[in-house]
Order: sequence, then structure tokens, then C-alpha cells
Amino acid sequence: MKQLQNFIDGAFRGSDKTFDKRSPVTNKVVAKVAEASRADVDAAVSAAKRALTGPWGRMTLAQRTELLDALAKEMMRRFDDFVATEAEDTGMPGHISKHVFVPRGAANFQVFADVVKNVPTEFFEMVTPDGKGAINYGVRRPVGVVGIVCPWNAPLLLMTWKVAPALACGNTVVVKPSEETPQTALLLAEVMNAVGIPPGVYNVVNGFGPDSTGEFLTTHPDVDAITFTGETRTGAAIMKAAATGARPVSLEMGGKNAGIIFADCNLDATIEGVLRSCFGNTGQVCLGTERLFVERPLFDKFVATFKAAAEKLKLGTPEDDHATMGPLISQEHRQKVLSYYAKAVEEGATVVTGGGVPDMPAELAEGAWVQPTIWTGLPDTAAVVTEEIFGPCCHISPFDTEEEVIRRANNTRYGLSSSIWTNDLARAHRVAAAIEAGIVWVNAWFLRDLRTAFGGSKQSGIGREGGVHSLEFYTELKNVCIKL
Ligand code: NAD
Ligand code: 6OD
Repeated sequence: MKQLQNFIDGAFRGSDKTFDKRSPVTNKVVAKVAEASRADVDAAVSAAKRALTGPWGRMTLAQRTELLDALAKEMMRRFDDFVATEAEDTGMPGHISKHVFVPRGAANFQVFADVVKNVPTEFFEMVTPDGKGAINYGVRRPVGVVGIVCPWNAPLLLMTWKVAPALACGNTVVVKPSEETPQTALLLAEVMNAVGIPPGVYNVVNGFGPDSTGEFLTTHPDVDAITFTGETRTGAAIMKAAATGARPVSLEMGGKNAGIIFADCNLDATIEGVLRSCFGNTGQVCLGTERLFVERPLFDKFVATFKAAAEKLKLGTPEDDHATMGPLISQEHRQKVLSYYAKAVEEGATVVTGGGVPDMPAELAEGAWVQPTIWTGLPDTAAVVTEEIFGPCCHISPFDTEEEVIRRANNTRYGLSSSIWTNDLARAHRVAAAIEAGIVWVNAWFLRDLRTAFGGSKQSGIGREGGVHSLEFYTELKNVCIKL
């Protein structure tokens, strides 16, 4: 049995208390994880604070970014280890970890190393009463110790999406991975040591949220800023914790995103894209589309074609090269998703496909498997149409006009993303402008240029990260005014 530890001040450390990490594929315990106590979190934060003024704090920008480039290269050298570890933690099919999540983990370090090297400096000349003038220039400084609280759905991608800009800007970090997915953060710790990131710069504390590691970290007075990805309710609790000491927060939270499909779309490309946006990573993607709106003339054909495509998805293990969908993360999450499957029927949905538990081979029978599921026939007020389920499911409604679909798509407390499928460019612009969300894709989904702003509006998020936008959170901009 694997024993997973915490990583504090450059060293792996155990703890008195452990918890079980189970495989989503079989539900068997695959590791015992050290749960970081308040004292462990304190040690991690203290190490991070010391590291700010140690060799890390004295490095030039060039030295720091060189280390981050080396880190990305070392991650790619250990590509197979990251793929296997992410697979064991999440059960996701190999094609997702190999082609998206692990390469993105490494790319995050390269991109933010480039961003900080190329950030322009603010400079203003001013006139003074004595006629001699003054100059002003902006200097970016790290904010300090950054607490990073992570979810389980894309562990390496989402953790490095925060760790990379934090380190690129010269901060030090204490990471709290999800209790469901502790492993890739620890593998990254090995990589940090291998490339010579000084002790204390990157720390990992494992555990749960309330009354546990997450709360100890976010309430710690020496954590200078907190960045979080996860559920909206948790984000609100973290914001409250951050209010003590008036610390800044960056929150990436839940979504109930709309896919809007016009009758003039390229149907094959749309089906392919929407299949990913509904069922990719077993629907456990914050940007996923659990609400589809299809223009009425295409509705019946779309539903039939989409059903056929969903029924071709193949459930399987990460080692199965033909698998296109894995299990959910845990039995607990499966219960939640299945409760929505039952609720949809109670509320009068037509179940187009799925709606239950698939037959799996005996050795996988205890895994967190559910069927990909499509519903039609519900009003926009139904629970499965309004609440984030975070499973492989969607509801499809017909619509008649552009104004109607904009109103219905925006009729949600969330505002993370939306995707519009049409060949009419002017309409694409109009609808994209009217949608209340942080990200709108046209004829695409989850197509990411890491220099762009990423984040949610309404209850999906606070702040933007990505490219230079990350600097707003991970640095303090200081103005220096020199009288000439
Ligand atoms: P979660 O909110 O349950 O947990 C996220 C993290 O917060 C975990 O590490 C957990 O231990 C910790 N936590 C929980 N309560 C805490 C507390 N009181 N104080 C401190 N830490 C606490 O989310 P999850 O179930 O891991 O992830 C799924 C959710 O994440 C979905 O809602 C999804 O939409 C959202 N998500 C959003 C984005 C985005 O970019 N907007 C990306 C991925 C996932
Ligand atoms: O691509 C990203 O940067 C990002 N944060 C993706 C989020 C995926 C949510 O599941």
C-alpha cells in the first residue's frame, strides 16, 4: 500500500493521522494519505514565508524563469509517471491525461515563464511646479505566501494553472490538493527538488476542507493571498476566511453552462464538440455544457444524432486504449449524480439515453460508473436544468429565436462559459456579446490560449487569471515616483 506524505520545506513528511485514497475504477483503497494537522500547515506556511527572503527571493527574473522552464522539461521527461498517477487518482481515460491534462501541466510553467519575461513596465513623465519634472514607474513585487486550494476534476492542470503564475511572479506557495486526488501534487514536489527549486518555495499539505487542512490553510494569518478552484459554496466559505486580514482571493467556481446550437451549424463538427462538452472527463469539467438549446428546425435531428453518438461512448479503465469515458471520481459523487438522474425522471423528463448504472465487468463493478445521459422535455426551472450536476449528462431544449435563447441561456446564477454553434458570423458576434459568462466559444469548446483571461462572472468566479491577467492577482504593483 502506498503511503503518501505532505511536502514541507523541501522534504516529504508523514503525519499522525491518515486517510484512505480509493480508486474511482474499483473503489479499492490504493493509498494511505497523511492528513496535515494545524501544526503541519503552520510548518508549511512558515517554510514558505522564510523562502520568500532566501535564495528564491534573491534570484533574478532570468534565473527564476530558467528554473520554471527546466521544471516543464522535467515534467515532460516524467510524462509517463504523471499520466499513470493522474489515472490512478481520477480514473480518466489515457487519451485525456496524455493529450490534454499532463501536457497542459507542463505548458502552464512555460507560458507563465514567458509572460513574466515580457510584461511591459508602466512609465509616466510628469510636470512639477518647479519645472524640473518627475518620473513614475511601476514595479511588480510578489504578494508573498499564496495558499492554493484545488479540486479533483483536472488535478494537475488546475493546480499548475495556479502554481505556475504564482512562482513565475516570485511568490512561494502552499498547495492543498483535493482529498480525492493527492498524488500529482506530490509527484510535482519530486520534480521541484530534481530541478533545484529551493526548499519552502513549493509545499503540499493534504487533507479535507472544513475543520481540516483546507480551513487551517485559508485561515492562517501568514498566508497573504488565496486562490481557489471548486464549488461556489466552498468559494464563499473561503472568501469569508480571507476576510480576516483582508487578504485577496481569486475564485474559480461552479457553472451550469449553455451550449447554443443554431440550425445552420456544421452538424458533424457540432456533434463532435458538444459530445466532448457534455461527456468529456465524464462530465466533470467546470466548462461543460449541461444545458443545450437547439434551434427548433434542427431539434429532432440533433437529438437523434447526439443520442447515437453518446451511445457509442465506451466506458473503460485508463489502461483501455478504446475507452472514451471513465468513472466518476468517487462513490459519494456517484450518489449525487444518480440522485439527479432520479430527480429528472420525477420531474417528468424524457430519458433519451442512459439514466442509470452501466453493466461493467465484475472486477470494475464497485467503481463509480454511470451511464452518459440525455434528457429532453423539462422546463427551464427543473432541478437538473438549473443545478450543477458535474456528471456526464445534459438536458436539450428547443428554441425559436435568438432573443429567446439568449434570455434562457442567461437565466442562471452561474456565468462561467458558453459555446455557440453557427455558421452565421454576425449572429455569433451578437450572441457572444449578449451572453453573461466569462468565456464564450464559437464553433469550439475548451479551446485555450493561455494568454487569454480565464474566469467566471456571477457566481462562477471572482477575478481573472491567465496571461498578464494573472499578474493582477499574483503581484503587487508598486509605483516609484522620482523627482528630477
Ligand atoms: P469543492 O469545493 O468541494 O473542493 C475544492 C477544494 O476545496 C478541495 O480541496 C476541498 O478539500 C477544499 N475545501 C472544501 N471546503 C473547504 C473549506 N471550508 N475551506 C478550505 N478548503 C475547503 O470542489 P470539488 O468537488 O473538488 O470540485 C468540483 C467543483 O469545482 C465544481 O463545482 C466545479 O464546477 C468546480 N470547478 C470550477 C472550475 C473553474 O475554473 N471555474 C474548474 C474546475 C472545477
Ligand atoms: O484551461 C484552464 O485554464 C482551466 N482553468 C480549465 C478549467 C477546467 C475546469 O474543469
